[in-house]
Amino acid sequence: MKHVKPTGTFAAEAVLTHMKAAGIDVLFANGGTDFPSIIEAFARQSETGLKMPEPLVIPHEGVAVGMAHGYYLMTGKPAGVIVHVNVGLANSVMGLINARSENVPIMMFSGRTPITEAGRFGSRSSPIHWGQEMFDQAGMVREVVKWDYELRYPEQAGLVIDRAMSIAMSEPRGPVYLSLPREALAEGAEIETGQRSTATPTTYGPADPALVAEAADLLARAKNPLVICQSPELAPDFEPLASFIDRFALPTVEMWATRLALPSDHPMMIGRDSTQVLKEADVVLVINAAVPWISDHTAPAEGAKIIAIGPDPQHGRVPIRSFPIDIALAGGTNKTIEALAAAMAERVPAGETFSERREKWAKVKAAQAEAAAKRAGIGNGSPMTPAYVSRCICDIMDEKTTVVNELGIDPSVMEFKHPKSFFSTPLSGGLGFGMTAALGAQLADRGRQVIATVGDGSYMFANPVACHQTATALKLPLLTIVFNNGIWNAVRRSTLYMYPDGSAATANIMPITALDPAPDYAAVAGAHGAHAERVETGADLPAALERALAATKGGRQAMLEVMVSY
Ligand SMILES: Cc1ncc(C[n+]2csc(CCOP(=O)(O)OP(=O)(O)O)c2C)c(N)n1
Ligand SMILES: [Mg+2]
Repeated sequence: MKHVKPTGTFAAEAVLTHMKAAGIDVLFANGGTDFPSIIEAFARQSETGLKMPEPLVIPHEGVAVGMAHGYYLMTGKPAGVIVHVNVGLANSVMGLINARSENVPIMMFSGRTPITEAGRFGSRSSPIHWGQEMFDQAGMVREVVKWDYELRYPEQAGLVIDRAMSIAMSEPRGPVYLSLPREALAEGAEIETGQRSTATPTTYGPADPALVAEAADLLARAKNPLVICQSPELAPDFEPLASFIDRFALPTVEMWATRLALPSDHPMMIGRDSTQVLKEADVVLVINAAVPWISDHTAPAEGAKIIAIGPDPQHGRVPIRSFPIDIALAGGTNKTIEALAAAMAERVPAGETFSERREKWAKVKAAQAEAAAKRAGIGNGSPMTPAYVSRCICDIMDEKTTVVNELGIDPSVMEFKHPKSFFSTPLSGGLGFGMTAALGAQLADRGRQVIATVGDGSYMFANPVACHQTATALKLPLLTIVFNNGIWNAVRRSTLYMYPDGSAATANIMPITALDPAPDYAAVAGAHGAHAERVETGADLPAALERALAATKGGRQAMLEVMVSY
C-alpha cells in the first residue's frame, strides 16, 4: 500500500491553531514518538504563519502537569500539556489527580499509538506501537478528568478543542483529556484564517435567593458564628470575602487551606484549625471546604446550623462524605457571598458593630501571635525547627512573593498579607506538587519571587533533576527550600497517631520512614547551575536567604537545604 503524505496544512496544525484561538498560550510538552505532526507543525510555523501556543520542553510529565497547575493558580488561565501515549500519560496521572482535587482546569493531550498496522501515512513503524496500544487509554485518566475524547477526523479539530475548553472552564472547573492518534494528526486539513473560539464555559450566579435569605436570617442572629474556608475562589484581591467577614465580624478559620481566603492580618482570620472553635459555634458557614473539620476529632454543637457555599456544596466527587448541611447554597462562590452580604445588610442594623465579638477575637489573635513568636523564636539551633525556618522565610517576603508549600513551612507562624502569596498541596496530596507548581507559578509571573518550600521526601517525589533542568532552560529564578529532616515525618506521625504505644513508636528506626542516607541536596541543585547552600544552623539562615535572593534577582535559580528537626 502507498503512504500518501498530504500536501498543504494538516490536522496537527488545525489542533494547535484552535488551541491558541481558545486561549491556550502555553503548551508544556514532553516528547512523544506518536506526534511527529505536532513537532512538524511547530517547526514550519515561520513558513505557515499560523498562531499556536508556545511549546515548552519539560523533561518529565509529572513536572509538566504540576507546572500547568501552578500556571493556572497565578493566571486563572488553563495551560495545555502534551505527552507521549500510554506510558507518558501514566506519568501524568498523579498531577491530574491533584488538579481535579483543586478544580484546576488543564487541557491534557497525549498521542495515541497508530491505529493502522500498515498502509497509511503515520501507520505503525516501531515495535512500541504494538507494545503501547491500550484497549482504553483514556480509561487511565477517566476517574479524574471531567471529559475525554479521541480526535477521529481532522475537520473535528475546532469543535473538539472548543468543547474541551468549555468543559474544563465550566464550574466546578477541572482537567480534560484528548488523545491524538498519529494518523489523524497527519491528515490534510484546511485551516481558516482568523479562527475564533466557540468555547462557552458555564459560570454560576448567586445561589437561590430564598435560601440565601434563610442563611442570612441564621447568620444575622448567630451569637457565635464561624466561617470555615479551604479552597476559595481565586480572586485578584481578597474581595468580596474580606469585606463581608469584616462587616459582620465573622471569625474565620482557614482549615487546611490550599489557597488564601483572607490576609493573615485580617482581624477576623483566627487560625488554621477548626477543631476547638467548631464546638462553640452556633452557625457555621462552610465556604468551598470539602473537609471543614475532622469528624473523628470534633463535631458541631447540638443544634448548630451549617450553611455550605460553593459550586458543589456536596462535593459530589468524594464518595463518602457526611458533613451535615442545613442550607446548601449552590452557586458561584463569590457571587453568593455578595448576595449573602446584601441579605445580611437588610437584617443587621447599620449601627451594629459587633464590638464584643471583635474584642474577644482580637484577644485570641493577640495570644496566638505571642505563642507563634515564642514557638518560632526558640528553634534557631542546629537542627532548626520548621517554625523558626518559616519565620525567617516570612521575614524576607514582600508583596511580590509567593510561597508554594508542600510539607515544609509551618504557616501558623507566618503572615500572608497579599493575594497569591500562599498556595499549598491539594487535599489529594500527590507528592511532587510543591516544586512543580512553583515552577509553573514562576513562569506565569516572572516579576514575582516564587519560593517552593518542600520536605526532603517531597523534593525527591518532584523529579528534582527535571525541575532544576526546567528552571535553567526557562530561566526561572525559583528559590527552592528543602526542609531536610531525613525522614518521611508525615508517615511517622500517622503511625504514632494509630499506635502511640506500639513497637514502631519505640523502634530505633521506624520502618518505612527513614530517608537514609540523605543525598547532598545542595549538590544536586548546584549541578544545574543553581546558587545552592546547605544551612546547618539557625543563626546562618537569614544571611543565607539574602544570598539566595541576590542570586534569584540576577535571574539564577537558588536552593537552600535547611537542616530541620522533626
Ligand atoms: C505520590 C505520593 N506518594 C506517597 C505519598 C505518601 N506520603 C505522604 S506524606 C509523605 C512523606 C513526605 O515526606 P517529606 O516531604 O520529607 O515531609 P515530612 O513528612 O518529613 O515533613 C509520604 C511518603 C503521597 N502523599 N504521595
Ligand atoms: Mg522529611
